[in-house]
Amino acid sequence: MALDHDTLKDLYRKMVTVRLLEKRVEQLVMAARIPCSGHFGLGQEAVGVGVCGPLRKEDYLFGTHRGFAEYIGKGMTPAEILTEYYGKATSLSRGRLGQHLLKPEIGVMPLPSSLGSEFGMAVGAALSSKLRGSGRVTVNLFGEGTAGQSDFGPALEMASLWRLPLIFVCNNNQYVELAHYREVVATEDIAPRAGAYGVPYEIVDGNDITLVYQATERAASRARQGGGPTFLEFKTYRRCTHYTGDPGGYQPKEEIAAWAQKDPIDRCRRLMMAQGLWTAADEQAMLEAVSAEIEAAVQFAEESPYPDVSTIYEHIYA
Ligand SMILES: Cc1ncc(C[n+]2csc(CCOP(=O)(O)OP(=O)(O)O)c2C)c(N)n1
Ligand SMILES: [Mg+2]
Repeated sequence: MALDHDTLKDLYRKMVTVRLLEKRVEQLVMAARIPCSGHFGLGQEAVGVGVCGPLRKEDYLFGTHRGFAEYIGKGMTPAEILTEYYGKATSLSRGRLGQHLLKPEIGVMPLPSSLGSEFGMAVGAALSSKLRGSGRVTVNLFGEGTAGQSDFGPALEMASLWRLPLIFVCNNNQYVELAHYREVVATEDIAPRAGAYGVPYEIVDGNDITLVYQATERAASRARQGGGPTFLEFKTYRRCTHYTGDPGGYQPKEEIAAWAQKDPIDRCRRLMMAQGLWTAADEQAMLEAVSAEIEAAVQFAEESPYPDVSTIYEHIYA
C-alpha cells in the first residue's frame, strides 16, 4: 500500500534537506570553517529518514556517525546540527559535542566514538521502557561493519530473551571505511544472524523510502504490542567517500554509477510525479525553501560565539 500523500512529501523534503545539508557541511569542512571532519551518506538518505518516519517524538534513536538522515528524520534542525559541528556556544551542547549529535527531548541519544558500544546502551534504553511501561520504542541504527562488534550478539540475546521494544536497523551501505564490506564480512546478508537469537528479521530495499517506512512501522507496532525486537537490514550504497578528505578511488566508477540509477530521492520524486502529487514548480519552491533554511542556519552558526573559556568546567561532574 502507498504512503499517504503528506507523509510522502514530508519524507521527500527531509531527504532533500539531508542531501543539501551534507553537501554544504562538506564544503564548510573543506574550507576549514568547520573545525572537524564529517562522514556523509550520499545515496543512503532513505534509510535514516524512512526509519524515523513512523517513530513518535518520545521514541529513542541511537543513530550513526554517517550523515544527518536519522537526525533530520527524528526532528533535529539544520541550525542545531550546524552549531554543533561549528562547536559554537549556541549549540544544544554549548559547543561540547561536535559530530556527536544529541537531543534527548526528542529521543536522540548519545553517539559513542567507539562503534558497537551503542548496542548495550540501546538494550538499556529498551529495557527501561519495558520496566516503566512507557510504550517507547528504541531504534538502534548501525552499519554492516559495526555488526561485527562484540556487543552485537549479547544485545540480540538480551533483547530477544526479554522481548524488548527494540528495532535493530542495519544500514548496509556496502562499505566499511575504505573496504568493500565483503572484504571484512563473511556473509552477503547480516540480518539472518538475528534468526539465531529468535529475532524476526527482514531484508529490504533501502533506497525505497516507502518500503523502509513500512518495514519500520511493522516493527514498531510489534514492539509496542509487546512482541519484542525486530531486525531490519536495509540494502543501500554509499556514493561518497568515507570522510571529508578521503581521496577515494576504491569504489569502482561503474558501481557508483549503477547505484546512482537507484537514487532514493530521484525515485521518490518520480513516484510523487507519477501520482500527480508533485510538479516541477513544487520542486523549485521546495529547493528554494530548503536552501534558504540551510543558509540561514550557516549564517547563524558562523555568527554565533564560541563558548567562553571560563565555562570549560561547566556541565561536567566534579
Ligand atoms: C570500535 C571502533 N572501531 C573503529 C572505528 C573507526 N570507524 C569509524 S567509521 C567506521 C566504519 C564503520 O562501518 P559501518 O559499520 O559499515 O558503518 P558506515 O561507516 O558504513 O556507516 C570505522 C571502522 C570506530 N569509530 N570505533
Ligand atoms: Mg557500512
